[in-house]
Amino acid sequence: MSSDLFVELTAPNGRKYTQPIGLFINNEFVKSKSGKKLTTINPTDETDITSVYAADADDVDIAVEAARKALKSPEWRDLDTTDRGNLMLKLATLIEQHAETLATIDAWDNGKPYSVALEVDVLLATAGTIRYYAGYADKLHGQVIETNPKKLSYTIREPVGVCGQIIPWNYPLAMAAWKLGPALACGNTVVLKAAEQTPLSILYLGQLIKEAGFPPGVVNFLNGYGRDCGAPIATHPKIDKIAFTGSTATGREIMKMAAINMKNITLETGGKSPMLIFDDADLEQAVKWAHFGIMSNMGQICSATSRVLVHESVYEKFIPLFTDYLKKTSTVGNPFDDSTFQGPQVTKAQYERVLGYIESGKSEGATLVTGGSPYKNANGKGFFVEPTVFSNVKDHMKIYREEIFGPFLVISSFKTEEEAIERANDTTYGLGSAVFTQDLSRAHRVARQIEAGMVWINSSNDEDFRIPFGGVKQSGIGRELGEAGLAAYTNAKSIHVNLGMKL
Ligand code: TXE
Repeated sequence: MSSDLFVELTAPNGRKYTQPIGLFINNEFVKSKSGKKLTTINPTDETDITSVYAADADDVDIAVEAARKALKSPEWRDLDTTDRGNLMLKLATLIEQHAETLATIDAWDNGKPYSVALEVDVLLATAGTIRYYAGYADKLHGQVIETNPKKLSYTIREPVGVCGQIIPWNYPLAMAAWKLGPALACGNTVVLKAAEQTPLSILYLGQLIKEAGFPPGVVNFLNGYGRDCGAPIATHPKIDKIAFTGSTATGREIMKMAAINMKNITLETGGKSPMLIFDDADLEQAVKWAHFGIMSNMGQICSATSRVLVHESVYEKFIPLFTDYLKKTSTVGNPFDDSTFQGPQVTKAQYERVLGYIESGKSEGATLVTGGSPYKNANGKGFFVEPTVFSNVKDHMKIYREEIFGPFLVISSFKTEEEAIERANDTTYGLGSAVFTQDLSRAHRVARQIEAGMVWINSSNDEDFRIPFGGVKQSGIGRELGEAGLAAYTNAKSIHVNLGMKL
């Protein structure tokens, strides 16, 4: 083990482990060609955790070459599909075995509460997703299509090829698993770029990929900045598909770059997801789900319940109920404390962005109900924001229209169902949405009319790896998770067999 490529670290919870810091290419950790590194920061106390090698276009070329070679290698291309699934099951088991270390890394590097990192990110969303898609590896099949007796026609489902995958920092491991799961089940190879803010758990996962027995080059992990490493992936002529999760602005740029060789493309971008609470709703439940939907993960969720529209007859009641629940539940603090619900925002940039929206809400005349300041802990360090609620928010205000990505709820009232639907849809986004009502007909009627990829009825954000996830409008293209998540990772090849037609 070269000491240049691994460092011994002790996390804030006392866990000691070996952290790879290279690029993971061909099942080995290597330095970047330029030797450049990027430093990752603990958002809880603003100290440097460590530095990892940062890739640029030269390293992308090497990783793509490795992935192309692996795509054609008999060890991967000709692998029996049940054995392919078994490799993925082995990976899921290894993730479970290393769950505490992986959760420690993400609580440290990202700032999310350790218990959430362990139960939600690592066990449910990462191991669970890989295990789910492992089951598909030997259940993918084409069709025989009847035309006439002199012709046999059938389709086979081929892997798309080398997949470039670019992920964000809010759920580092889960975002990787959502993309690796379907790609590997369908027999593709992958060059995945971690977010520059949170590279560490992805590199650790690289070790588990190798240990599970994936042939070299099937999965490659790069660290690096968007411009230096993400853009060369998006433009690379030997990458066949690009899957991206991140901001709408970057997603738009990626679309343009991917046009260079007409890559197959899936995007999961921003949101401003509404929750409509009708007069007959179970208000206590609506409060709890709205809180779960917006305050979990420090509000850094693309489908966060970021706009709550409440019927005017229960509006005045909802606000104190929500605020009281928030004060009891949203304990801000160190991610490694068991009592912490909310850790720091991931970076100074995100922290300042949220504070900027707080100022905007105040200056545009919304009513600050609670929060509205940086959260100060004992040592005065860390990117903590008070959980914040604004009411009396008008539709033209920035805090109502733009994605904030923080523990920040905006509340507004409505009079009629028609108005609620119209205002819910008055956005360029269309990712999540929620409806709270006891009226079954209204619930389904409204669900059909909301322009969003996902509608939760009487809950919010309880996504599941078996159910498609994704958006409409400027929230993205295509779906991840569920059977639908496989669609973007195979191409149907049609085979026409002439059984006797003569010209
Ligand atoms: O996102 P970016 P940022 C939203 C959220 C957040 C805002 C900004 O509102 O406040 O975006 O976050 C890579 N070519 N979401 O700046 O830039 C980058 O290195 C290729 C929503 O972190 O989209 C990282 O790996 N790649 C969201 C990834 O794109 C590029 C999750 C995301 O970064 C690139 C995160 C380029 N030119 C933020 N520029 C969600 N949908 O869940 C950047 N990248």
